[in-house]
Amino acid sequence: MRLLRHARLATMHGPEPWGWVDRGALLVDGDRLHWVGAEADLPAAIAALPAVRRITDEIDLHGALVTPGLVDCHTHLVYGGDRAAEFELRLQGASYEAIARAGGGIRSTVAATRAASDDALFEAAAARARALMAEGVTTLEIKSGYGLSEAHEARCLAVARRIGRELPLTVRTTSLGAHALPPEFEGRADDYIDAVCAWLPGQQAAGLVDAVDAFCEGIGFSPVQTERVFAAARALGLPVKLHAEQLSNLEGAALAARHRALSCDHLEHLSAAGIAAMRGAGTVAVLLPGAYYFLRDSTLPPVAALREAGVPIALATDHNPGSSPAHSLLLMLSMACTLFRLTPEEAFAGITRNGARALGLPDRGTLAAGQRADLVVWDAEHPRELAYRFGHNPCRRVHAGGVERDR
Ligand code: DI6
Ligand code: FE
Repeated sequence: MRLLRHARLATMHGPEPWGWVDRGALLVDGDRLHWVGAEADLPAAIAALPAVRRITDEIDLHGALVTPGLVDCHTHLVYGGDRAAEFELRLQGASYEAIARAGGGIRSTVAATRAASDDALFEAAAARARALMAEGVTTLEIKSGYGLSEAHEARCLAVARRIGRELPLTVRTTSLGAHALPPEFEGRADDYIDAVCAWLPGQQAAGLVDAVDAFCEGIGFSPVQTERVFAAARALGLPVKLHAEQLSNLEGAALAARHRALSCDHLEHLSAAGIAAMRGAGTVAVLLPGAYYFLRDSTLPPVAALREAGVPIALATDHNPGSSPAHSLLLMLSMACTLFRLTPEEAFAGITRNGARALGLPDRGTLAAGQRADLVVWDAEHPRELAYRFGHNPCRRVHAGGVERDR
């Protein structure tokens, strides 16, 4: 068993703000936290250990801040090419939607993804994952959605699974076939949705999918089409989540809540009815300040109303080539405070406890006995500093599943 002592702990657990423990310690047993508390209570905790469990390794953290490992609960990490030229067009006045309707946007990334080899997709996605890991990300969600055929979607999900096998972090995969209409289905969106539903059993049988997502939007799929994807997912016992009310309000959040969605994501145009439905279903609101910033959006998500309703709020990078080519979850933390007016504590809960909840992973996102031993040691005294400085990475050490990794 490993002892980490003399730490400032932001456990994100319990009634104290930040779950704060001023002079704390942690006992790590394999991939789990065995005990977390004040150093003053450590002798009793050690005395209570079964005789066969000894402390084999002790680390003095000299007062450094320790937090849960970070969770990035919404990314599209697997894709070919980039959209830097599209960025230039948008800066000259073309809108994201107009570019998508003209066949650019997501479709151009689909072409580049289909043309890329498995290894090329893996290497590019692994480099992006390593950038996120350098800041302490220990759990990462990766969506498909740039293959848009049975074979290419399976390939992208397999690449995402390979990231989780070959890199020291947890990867959760989400099937997002209903991301955009591929060119070969032009004018036949309902037929495409039939195909997406028909792929799901095979993806599940191959162990490629943990959840199912859709893009419910004017340039994506209608609520009726989204509902069909959700029905197919739930018939297989797969949890759902939704890209909802990003560019307009189609009442997608309420639809997702009816299917007990883990999360609704984006939500700039979320209605009061959507908030009430999410509260009733326990659905997490995942806010994506990178997309808000990069699309130069001006409609803010209804943070005060979400807070008032007690809807849990998470944050993520939404890393993707078109609307959020972000490689930093800490930057999202800062932007959620400055742009969306979250408190630093709310924002930090969004990349730990509530990010885990958005993935349906109750065993992480806090530092408490029984939780997975995913933790970060920071060159900081208080976690509010992580939101305060931006463009700065004070991540010093990372333990993922109890094993210290090379950040
Ligand atoms: N919303 C997003 O922010 C990403 N997908 C989605 O449905 C953007 C995808 C892209 O532009 O490539
Ligand atoms: Fe997204």
